[in-house]
Amino acid sequence: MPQPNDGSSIANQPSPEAQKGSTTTTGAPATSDRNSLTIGPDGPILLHDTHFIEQMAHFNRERVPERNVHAKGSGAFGTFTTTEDVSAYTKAALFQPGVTTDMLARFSTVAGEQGSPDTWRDPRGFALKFYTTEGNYDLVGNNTPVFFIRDTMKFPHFIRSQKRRGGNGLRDNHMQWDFWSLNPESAHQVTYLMGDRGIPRTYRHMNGYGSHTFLWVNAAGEKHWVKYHFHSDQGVEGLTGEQADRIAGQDADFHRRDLYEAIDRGEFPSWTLSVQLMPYEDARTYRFNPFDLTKIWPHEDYPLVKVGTMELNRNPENFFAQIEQAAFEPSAIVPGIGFSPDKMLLGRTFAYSDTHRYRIGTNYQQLPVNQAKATQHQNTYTFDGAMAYQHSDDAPVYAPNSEGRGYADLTGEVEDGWETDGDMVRQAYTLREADDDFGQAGALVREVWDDAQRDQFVETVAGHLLGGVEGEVLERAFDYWHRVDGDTGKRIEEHVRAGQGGANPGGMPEAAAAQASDPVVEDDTHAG
Ligand code: HDE
Repeated sequence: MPQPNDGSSIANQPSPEAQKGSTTTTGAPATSDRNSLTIGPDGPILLHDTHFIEQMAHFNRERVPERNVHAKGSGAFGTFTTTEDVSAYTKAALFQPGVTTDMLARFSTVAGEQGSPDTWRDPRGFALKFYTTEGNYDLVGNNTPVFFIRDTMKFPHFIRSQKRRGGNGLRDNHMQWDFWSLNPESAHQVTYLMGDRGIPRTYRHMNGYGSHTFLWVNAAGEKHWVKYHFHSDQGVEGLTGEQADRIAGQDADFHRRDLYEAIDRGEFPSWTLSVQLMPYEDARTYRFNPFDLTKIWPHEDYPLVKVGTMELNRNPENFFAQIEQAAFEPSAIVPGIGFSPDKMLLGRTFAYSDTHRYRIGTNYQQLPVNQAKATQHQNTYTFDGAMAYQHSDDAPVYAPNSEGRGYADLTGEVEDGWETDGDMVRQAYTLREADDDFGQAGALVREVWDDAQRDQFVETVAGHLLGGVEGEVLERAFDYWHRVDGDTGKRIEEHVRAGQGGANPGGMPEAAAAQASDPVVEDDTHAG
């Protein structure tokens, strides 16, 4: 038998049994995954080598557009169990006492592309999909309880300022600080970001928040405003900029690897869900706008009420099919849960399903990972469209109809609404007595952090500002920090002016920049 001329000896040929393992996408046995069809071993490839054509054509189409934010992420499946009785506040099936619901979580960075390091300083996405008996409920939050802006209209500009310059395609601290200092409502979130929760040690050691204010409705139709807090049962631990940059140089997938391997070892990470509940009427008179996403509700005003436990205990079988194509959307809510007047939340109810239709396809919810797999009753009048797989046989495709196919016909007041009136305007929120941009950021610095955290914060901010921020933008940034807290603002300014002109070309991460100017001293602070 002639030696195959692809460099492998007969002895290396897979067994006849193994050779059956390869088929074409139409299910026929494939001829060869190693040699294209040619005239003689040295001749031209033939166009009717359909297996070759299929392999090449599909290879060119293996990627879907990455998420334009939160592109780098990791996920796992698990369960949520409601351990307490909160039925007085919500009738949502998944939050009834004793109910266990399958779920999917995806954690992510925000600004980095798909191949970027897990350990860059950035908020972390904390996206949850609960497969409830009443339909999927998606809670698409972050690891911070607040956000940078108050109006969705600013979001594209904000994200572009955190990504890459139009000219050189480089990330640029100057651009970031230009946006932040021109949008002072960002101060609370930026303070959080530059603090010791800015880089979680692992995805398992960070909290998650719904961030927005939502609405809970109980069986009697009574309403409460609600904020979600998922506290890590592993504790909260962070990395310093130096540790993070060192890890980034060694393993860009550090957090992904940690989550996957922990679950593989049977070390299932868990989080305790608690909520803050504001009586519906309180929102009218509360001292600041309770729907303002840049603010937290002080716990002394609305203490935490425990709800249950989320545990991640199953890794994806296939990353692309189940994590890359997972579609989280704030618009996926269930009875007993509603939105709130938070402009950011309302804007997101459009944006996510729109991005999924573009990124994955019209029928993205028919993919197994996105299907409402726990509902007993599905009767949607959306059908056809590219890659349609689910259908409703020959049932009427319109409603109402005389063939008994059910349809929705709610009329009158909706149970998850709120009163509102006024002229159509384009305007920022009305300011209440305690509404401001810097108060809660200053409280975080002065009342929550200790001296060591403040010292590290000053180092981090100064390092970031030394990364190419200059001129009027730098002066505005000093003013920004002085308005957050006079003492730390002063220390940041002194630190930067002393280091002005340091070796930190624009956009380098703060610690890498510091290292660029002096040799790395080997130490064992690697957080591995
Ligand atoms: Fe997102 N966000 N976002 N975001 N976001 C997306 O949807 C958007 C905001 C968050 O693991 C995108 O599927 C707008 C706040 C997470 O798949 C996009 C606004 C919070 C994820 C989008 C915001 C988030 C996303 C990009 C301004 C925390 C990853 C890809 C109102 C409360 C979900 C995608 C996953 C992803 C839009 C702001 C969290 C573009 C318009 C605030 C965790 O649709």
